[in-house]
Amino acid sequence: QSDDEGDSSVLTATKPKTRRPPLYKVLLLNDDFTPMEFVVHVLERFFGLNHAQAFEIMLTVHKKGVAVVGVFSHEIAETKVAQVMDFARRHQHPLQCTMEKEE
Ligand code: NFA
Repeated sequence: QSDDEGDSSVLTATKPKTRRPPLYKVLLLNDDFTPMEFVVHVLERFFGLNHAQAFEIMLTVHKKGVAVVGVFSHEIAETKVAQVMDFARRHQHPLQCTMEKEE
């Protein structure tokens, strides 16, 4: 007879706990210079949004200053941020993309 409490007659079941890895929000920030069409293109290209969805999120960023464009694992979020930052830099636009842990 074996149980979790060692020398006891009571059998205690222990539930195996699994923790899901944290998710990360990818945020796009407004600025005064990046063209709206460029932002729409970024959202279509790197976040798989259709044109209408991309335009809507672009407008939200433009009006509110920031918006969540997607929620991903740490590695995928890091890749998205790097892709957007590199693409913006290569086109000489100041567009900023960041990530933050989801609560
Ligand atoms: N505010 C920018 C403009 O008026 C557009 C923009 C939207 C920039 C979303 C960055 C993010 N050209």
